[in-house]
Amino acid sequence: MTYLAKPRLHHPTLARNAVGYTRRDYEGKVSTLCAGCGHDSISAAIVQACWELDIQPHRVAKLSGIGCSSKTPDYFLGASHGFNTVHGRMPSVLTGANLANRELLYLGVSGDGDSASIGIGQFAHAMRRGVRMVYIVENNGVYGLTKGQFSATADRGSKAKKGAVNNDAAIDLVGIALQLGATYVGRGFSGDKAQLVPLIKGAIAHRGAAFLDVISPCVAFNNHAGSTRSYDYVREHNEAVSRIDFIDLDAEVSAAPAPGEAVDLPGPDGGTMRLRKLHANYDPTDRIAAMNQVQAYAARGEIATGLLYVDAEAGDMHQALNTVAKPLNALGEAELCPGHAALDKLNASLR
Ligand SMILES: Cc1ncc(C[n+]2csc(CCOP(=O)(O)OP(=O)(O)O)c2C)c(N)n1
Ligand code: SF4
Ligand SMILES: [Mg+2]
Repeated sequence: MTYLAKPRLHHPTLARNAVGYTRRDYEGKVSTLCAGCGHDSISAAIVQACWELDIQPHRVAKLSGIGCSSKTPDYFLGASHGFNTVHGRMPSVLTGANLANRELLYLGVSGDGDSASIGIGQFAHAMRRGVRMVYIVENNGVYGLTKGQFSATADRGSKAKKGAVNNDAAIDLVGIALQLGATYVGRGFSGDKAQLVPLIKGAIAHRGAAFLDVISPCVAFNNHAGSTRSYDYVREHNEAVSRIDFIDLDAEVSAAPAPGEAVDLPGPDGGTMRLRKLHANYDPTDRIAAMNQVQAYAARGEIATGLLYVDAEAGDMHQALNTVAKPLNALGEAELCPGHAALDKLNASLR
């Protein structure tokens, strides 16, 4: 058996959100991952974020590749659209779906093997094209599903469970996303839900390519001394640089931050997100500075987390391509076949 169905009955007193759903309505099947796997905490954070944002489950398309991480969409948003692609191919399938119908919320879930090894080209192009999506990499530094080989994000010098040392330099997906033009880039930790849920909510609200690298310990193969992706290591080296609050600005007047301490960003449904800086010298709206500072933290052995960069004015691939707003399956004959005169004009423009 690869999954267990959850009982459908809900307790009548469960709280409902503005669109009438309980949190249970955003869950999926019972997880078959190892007890304590960080990926399950990320699923719980996705459920919480979608419930709090009053998202209609049928407006979400969740796509993934192959791996323990890529199995997780089965364990949340059971009433949403889903597509489990080939290993490393989630970004291109998601790009195609997004081009065909921009009205859905696209959630891409991947692993560090899925996105930094076999799928690194796909990851890079989704970022540089500005595909509007929430791209979550559940980063455990190993190929969990195939029994714990080092992945391309494993730090040089880190140790495998049986003592082998990784000699290769690590790929930092945050650094690549920043360099390639992602317009919302964050890093979270599966063990810090208070930080992760707002990061996901902000990514959902963002109008361009949003990338989240979420460190997610693999308890079966990469949670020992010598690993830099274990719960203990990440807790000891986590350096949060910013915090997102979802606020009602009118109610917030008395607690308004001092100039330079916070950045207000448009939130979903006309609300406002306030990004508070936890480090005075970290500016999450400056891409070049963010690239330098994230590297500087890494060089000191610290892991910078929080919203690392955001461009609140970002656009997406549809804006760049000037595509038709209607989903392709809703276009009528007149729009798809505009007639001879239009064809002649087009041909003439190509001569
Ligand atoms: C084309 C192809 N190559 C290799 C594999 C074998 N394979 C399955 S999952 C996986 C790596 C998964 O690692 P990651 O994406 O980090 O996910 P995790 O299990 O760690 O969450 C590999 C190499 C495959 N399924 N398909
Ligand atoms: S093998 Fe690792 S990544 Fe896979 S379910 Fe178990 S703990 Fe999670
Ligand atoms: Mg992995």
